[in-house]
Formats: sequence, C-alpha cells, structure tokens
Amino acid sequence: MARHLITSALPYINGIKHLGNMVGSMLPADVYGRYLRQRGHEVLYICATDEHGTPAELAAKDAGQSVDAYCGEQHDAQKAIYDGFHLQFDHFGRSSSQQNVELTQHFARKLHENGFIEERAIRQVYSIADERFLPDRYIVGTCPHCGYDKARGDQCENCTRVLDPTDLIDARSAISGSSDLEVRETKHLFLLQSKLQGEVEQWIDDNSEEWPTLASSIARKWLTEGLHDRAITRDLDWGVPVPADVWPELAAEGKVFYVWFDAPIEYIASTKEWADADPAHRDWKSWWYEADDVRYTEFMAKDNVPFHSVMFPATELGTREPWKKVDFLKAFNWLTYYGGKFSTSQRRGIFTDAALELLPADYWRYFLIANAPESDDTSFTWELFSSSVNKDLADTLGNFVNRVLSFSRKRFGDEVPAGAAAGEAETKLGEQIAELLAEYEGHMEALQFRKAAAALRALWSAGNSYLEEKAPWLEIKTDQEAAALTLRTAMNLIHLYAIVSEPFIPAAAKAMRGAFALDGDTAAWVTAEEARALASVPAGTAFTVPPVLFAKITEDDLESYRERFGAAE
Ligand code: B3M
Ligand code: ZN
Repeated sequence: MARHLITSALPYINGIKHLGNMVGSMLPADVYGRYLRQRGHEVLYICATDEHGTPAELAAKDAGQSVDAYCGEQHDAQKAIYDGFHLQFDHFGRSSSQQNVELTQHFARKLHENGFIEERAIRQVYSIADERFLPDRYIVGTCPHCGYDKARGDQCENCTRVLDPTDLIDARSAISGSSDLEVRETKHLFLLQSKLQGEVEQWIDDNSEEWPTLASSIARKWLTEGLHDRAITRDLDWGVPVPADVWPELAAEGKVFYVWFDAPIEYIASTKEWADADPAHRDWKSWWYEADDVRYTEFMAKDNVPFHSVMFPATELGTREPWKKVDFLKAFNWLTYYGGKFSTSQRRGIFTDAALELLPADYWRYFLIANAPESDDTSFTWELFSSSVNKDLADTLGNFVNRVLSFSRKRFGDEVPAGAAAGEAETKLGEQIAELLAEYEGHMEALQFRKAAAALRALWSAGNSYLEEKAPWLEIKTDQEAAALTLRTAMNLIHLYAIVSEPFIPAAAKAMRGAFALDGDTAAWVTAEEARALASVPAGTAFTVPPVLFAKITEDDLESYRERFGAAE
C-alpha cells in the first residue's frame, strides 16, 4: 500500500480535444489510477484546464467573449466530456484559480530570493493603436518565404517555417489590424536556467533510470543542448500577474507570467483547490511538500517532455524548497489519423465530443489503450478500430458473456448451477488464468499499456478456448452435471473479467459484475489463489443476463464514419 500521485498534462482551454490528446495523457493516467486503486493503494489523480496564454486570449476574441467567460464555459464543456469518458479525476481544476496565482507568485518569489530570476530589457513590437506590446502570435503579415498573407509572428501556418515578427511583410496587429507598429524596449523577467544546469543534470542522473527511453532521451537531448535562460513574463491581460511587491515596475505595466511557467505549478495548485473544498479531510501539502512517501507519475505526449523533465524540475529545484518532483514520466508518441496529423486548428481527425456521440466510452478506451502510441506512432483508421472492437470486445468478451449467461439461464434457470466438482480441465484453466493475471499485473505495474491490453485479451480468449473445448451445448445432451460445471466455471470467469477489465472498460465491467446477485461482493481485485480456484461465484447465486455488452460495427457503420470524418486523406 503506497501513496500514488498521478497527473496528466493539462489540456489547453481553447477547444475540445481530439483522441490524440486523450490517448497521450488523460486516458492512460485514468487506467493506471483505477488499477492502483483496485490494488488497494491510495491514489490522487489531478488534472486541470490550462487556461492562460495567447491561444486562450485569441480564441475568446474569436468567440466574441471575455476571456473569463470563455474559459468558464470551455472548462465545463471539457469536464463534461471527460466525465463521459469515465475519467476518475480526484480534481479537475483550473490554472486561472486563485490557488495557482498564489503558488505561482510564491515560486517566482523564491526563485528571485535565490538569485534565479533577473530583469532584462528586450526589444519588442508595440502597437500604438492598441496601446500594448504584442506577443509574436498577435502580429500577422505576409510570409517572406511563401507569400501567405496571414502568417503569424512566430510561425507561418502555410509553410510551417518559424518566423520572427520582424520578418513579416506588411506586419499588422492581430487585435486591431493596425499597422502602426514600432519596436520598443521593455523589461521582462528571465529565469536563469543556465545556473541550474548542473543540478538538473545530477537530478536526471539520479532519477530517470526507470523512465521509458522516450522520456529520458528527450530530457538528455535538452540537457546536451544546454539550458538557456528564458523569459517567463509576457504582455498579456490574462495570466498570473507579476507580484507588485517584488517587481513594482513590471507589475504596473501589467506583465503576467508566461503560460508554461504557471501551468506545471497548477498541478500543485489544483491539488490545493481539491483540498480547499474540504479542508477538514484533505491535505494538499502532504502530497507535494517533503512528500518522500509519495510516488509521483506524470503522463504526457512527447512534445511536453522537455517542460516536465527539465524545466519544471529546474523551477522546483531553484526554490530551494522540498517540492515533490516526478518519479516516473510516462511519455507517448503521436496518434495519427490515417498517418496524418490530428489537428485541433484544422479540425482534422476525431474529436472527443464526436467520439462519444458515436459510441460509448468503453469502445474508445479499450481501442486507444490497446493501441497506445507507446514505442511508436499509431495510425488511427476506422478499419483498425472496427476490427479491434468487433474481434476483441464484441466477439471475444461480449459474446462469451452473453452466450454463457443466456445458455445457462435457458437450461438451468436463473441461478448459477451446481453440477459436478471441478476436474482436470478446470485445474488447467485456473493455472492458465493465474499465470495470465500475473502477466497482466506485471505490465500494468510497468505502465506497459499495450502489453497489458494483450494480456487482458489473452484472459478473455482463455475463457473462449475453455468453452469451445468443453462445449456445454453438447455436454448437456449426455451429462447435465458436466454441462453445469462448465457453465459455473465460465460464470466465474465472467466475474473475474468484470474485476480485472475495470481499468479499461469500466461501464461494461460494472454490467458484468452487476449480473450476479452476490452478497458482500466487495473484492477489489483477484488473488492468484482465487484465479486458480475460479469459485468466487458459488452455485445458487442468482444472476441476470445483461443487454449485449458491445455491438458490432457493421460495414454500413464503417462507411458512414468514413464519410463523416473523411478517411485516407
Ligand atoms: N497545455 C500543452 C498540451 O496540452 C499544455 C500542457 C501543460 S502541462 C503543465 O500539449
Ligand atoms: Zn510561409
């Protein structure tokens, strides 16, 4: 029994996320968290919307809303979808919370006291019409490389080249459209990461040994390139304000912290939001401060790794306070859509809201985790999705459950039949199940999700093989007792599947478990002995036949999905 802190990368507030975001962060974190809870560990799973930064300001402007109102609405919309996916956050917070303002300012103060923050003057574009400095993304103009006339000051969307605002031809403000721009000098806060290079390197050496290669290699690459001092403030209206007691001049100019400075701190602040909602029973600090008894696991896509493996630890180290740092960093490659990029801005691929309109969460949860982009990118295709749903969920698991329960009900009524005592086939099956279960547990503990899914599938298949071999529909013609034994054993498998499949398919698991009227059925997990015995559901237990657990995806469905979402482009 240990204390496990889990966080998944905070989804940006602007817009509904696609399945690629889901599989690379929140979903595996939820699967892992559910598993650990079932194994009796104390788990705290924290996430939040990442609400600051230029994209939020721009999206609110596009929507014709105040940033505040926009973020409130979008937060609720995202939360509703994650509920639909059955994500069990202990708290889903907001980086714009007062808790995050206070903690972010606290971090900045400490870094300043320890000599890791410095004010530096830089030259930046100022819009006279808007009376404000413009972040690079707020400047638009014609790309000098491809002639695209809506290129942004940081990058051209058309040719993807990285730009400097001064490269743009006919540069103008994205806010007012005014071209009355000039370059002015302004001060910003810089985090002196270069001073922390040695310490971060040492910390990585000491702590990243068991991280997946994807994560540790990205961290190493960043360290080899060297940690550079970074501007951590911006000229935006929306963000955590620079504290006026430390930097009165910058505060008066309305500078706020850069979104990537306050976002990871929100992991801590979101935990505080959680605790502040019930302070008598919850203690945020024990999870984050001098929390040596806590194991902290982070989930994210690979583009977020530099921030979490190097920059946030540098920030934490620089405070000279004992903040909890990541123990295990689980990183993912990309989920692609027919080999191309999922894109929020171009709305290409499948978005989480559309996915839930189409099919219940369990279909997506299983498919995404069973095909998680762990060692390589995964290409989503409707063909792969439907074959995996039809074969694994509908045929192997769903059909087994319905077939066994319906047949037994028809022949023996609505109680688990007694029948003969377990024989050789059952002993062999029990051994096999116990072995596969151990394999499954091992992969879950190692956060190897594809392998865990394969082991789960093998557990389901073992039931099918047993049933085919024993063929109770033939046994019943000559030996009622033998048929009853087979069905009772198969029903015990269903109960075991309900428990061990829960992290992947919680709704179906609930339906399977609910089929048995078992008194005091509180078992959270299955021991090896129980797996071997397959006798948790005794003869005489009343049961019902649940509705079909997983419907097959038909050729017609497939055609309509391809048409609606576009395929192979
Ligand atoms: N919002 C980027 C992303 O979702 C960013 C993660 C913040 S984690 C502290 O990819
Ligand atoms: Zn261009």
